[in-house]
Amino acid sequence: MAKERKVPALIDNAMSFCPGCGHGIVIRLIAECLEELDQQENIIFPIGVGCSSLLGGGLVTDRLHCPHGRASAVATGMKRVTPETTIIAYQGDGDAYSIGIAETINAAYRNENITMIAINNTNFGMTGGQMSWTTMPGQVTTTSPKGRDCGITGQPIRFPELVAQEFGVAYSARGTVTSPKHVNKLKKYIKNGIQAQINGEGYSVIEVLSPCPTNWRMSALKAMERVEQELIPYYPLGEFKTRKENKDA
Ligand SMILES: Cc1ncc(C[n+]2csc(CCOP(=O)(O)OP(=O)(O)O)c2C)c(N)n1
Ligand code: SF4
Ligand SMILES: [Mg+2]
Repeated sequence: MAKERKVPALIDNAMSFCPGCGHGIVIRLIAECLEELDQQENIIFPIGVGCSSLLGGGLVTDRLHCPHGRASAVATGMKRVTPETTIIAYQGDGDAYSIGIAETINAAYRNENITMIAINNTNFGMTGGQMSWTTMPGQVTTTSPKGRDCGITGQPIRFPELVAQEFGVAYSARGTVTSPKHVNKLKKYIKNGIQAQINGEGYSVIEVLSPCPTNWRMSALKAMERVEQELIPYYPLGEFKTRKENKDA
């Protein structure tokens, strides 16, 4: 019989995301990692504006709802004044990239000892599916009704690759939630990111390709298929900057 997966004590409530949304899976994984790293009593989440702000509906933990796009700047301040506390900025693609790219990139540039988890669902989910920096070329959204024209808007950003190549960050990866295999890998990435912070290694980022069936106007199953077939070829999964500890192992 398969081993039962214990619900982490940090999760005290049913979460309120739409059926088939990726946010809830990621939050569950974060809670599991925090418990396994004995950080469940030592964590604050600066959380972004968007569906990421619903994290508090499921997790019983300290958190601060930040102004739109500024969670990585708030995380920086929190970490600098309480360096022993684990700080995870939990943000959407619209929040972290479109609206907050300055704060997000500055935290990575300075190699702040924080972790950002960015939920990339290729749109502004909470407000009804507007185009964001990660919207795919040709994707129809409420603000790109003819499909995203990258000649006008620029190309979708690959943030984990960017900071891995350009800055001396500690850890950078992208995962997804579309299968048990991917969920287990994503958990490993999240754990690595938090461990890097605990060890004082510097900035860690984990981006998650996450379905938003409501705004993609798809069934939960079709939304998972879209991630696999359309998003992963543009946004490859894996680690772009590995931790020294793992490299030497
Ligand atoms: C300063 C400000 N501008 C705009 C908004 C409206 N707003 C709320 S959520 C959101 C989009 C968030 O999108 P994303 O970060 O991708 O999160 P998702 O809902 O997709 O998880 C916007 C623009 C706001 N709350 N505050
Ligand atoms: S709107 Fe999209 S991101 Fe928000 S809870 Fe629903 S499925 Fe998830
Ligand atoms: Mg989004």
